[in-house]
Amino acid sequence: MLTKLKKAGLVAGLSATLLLAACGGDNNNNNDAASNNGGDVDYGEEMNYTITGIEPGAGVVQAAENSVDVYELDDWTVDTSSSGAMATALGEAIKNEEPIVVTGWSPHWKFAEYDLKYLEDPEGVFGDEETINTMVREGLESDMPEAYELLDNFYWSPDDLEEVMLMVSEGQEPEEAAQAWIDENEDAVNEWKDGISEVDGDEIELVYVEWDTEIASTNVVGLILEDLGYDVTITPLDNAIMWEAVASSEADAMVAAWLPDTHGDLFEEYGDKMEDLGPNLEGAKIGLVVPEYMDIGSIEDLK
Ligand code: PBE
Repeated sequence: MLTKLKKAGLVAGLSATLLLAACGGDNNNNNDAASNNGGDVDYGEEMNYTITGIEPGAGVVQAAENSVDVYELDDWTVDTSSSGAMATALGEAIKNEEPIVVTGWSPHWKFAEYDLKYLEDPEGVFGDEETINTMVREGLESDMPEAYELLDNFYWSPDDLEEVMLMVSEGQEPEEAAQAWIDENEDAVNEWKDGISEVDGDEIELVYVEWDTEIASTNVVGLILEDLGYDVTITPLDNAIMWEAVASSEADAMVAAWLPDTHGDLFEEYGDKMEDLGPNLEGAKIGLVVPEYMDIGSIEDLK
């Protein structure tokens, strides 16, 4: 059943992984690849043995580099650029039906826009399902109890986040998209704000990285804090610097910690110098992502 579903393109992304995990069957896909007469070799050549990565500091890029070692993809390299450049390259490849392997993550609008699949990762290099956690600086609870409470209450679903991301990918300004989502989801927003008193222009700074997920979440939280009366600054940084900023109390908070694996090293380095308010989203995932039309199912097939 799984193979049929996969062939029909009915499952993608996280659900495929969960189904595969549930069925315990990564053989299905290897068979798919084997039935392709050596197409995987051609794929490598066609792609110049390049995995299309994103920002160098991203956890998913580091994991992709590890996967090259673990799966002994000797000729392969991970190209780094930006999340935007990756999305452009993916769109171009799909327009021309060319092979491409990108460092991918969910939730992400690309799964709504294109037929894509995660390559299976039998060695578990990319980890399992993750959460995105909210981290605040030490002392925020006593200094800004209202913001602390809002940040603690902020919790939404991958579908919610995808709605905002999709609007941005379709050309809306992040702030506009975030406001549109807030306007359409008053109940959720009111629950997060419930019982919190307004403040009078206190300054607060959120830090993030310009990944599609974090652009969306940070803008939503920023607007809600503004609505509570805060003077909000949102500052895009490199990943490690974002963590350092909260650890050193230079910034107040971030909603962008991918745990336990993607940012595991950073959590180890900085986690005890900040307060972890727990997940603001569950069911996140990273991995290598390819268009559904590519006739491979596992990272092993890249060899
Ligand atoms: N990402 C999106 C980040 C976390 C959020 C998967 C690109 C990373 O790899 O670090």
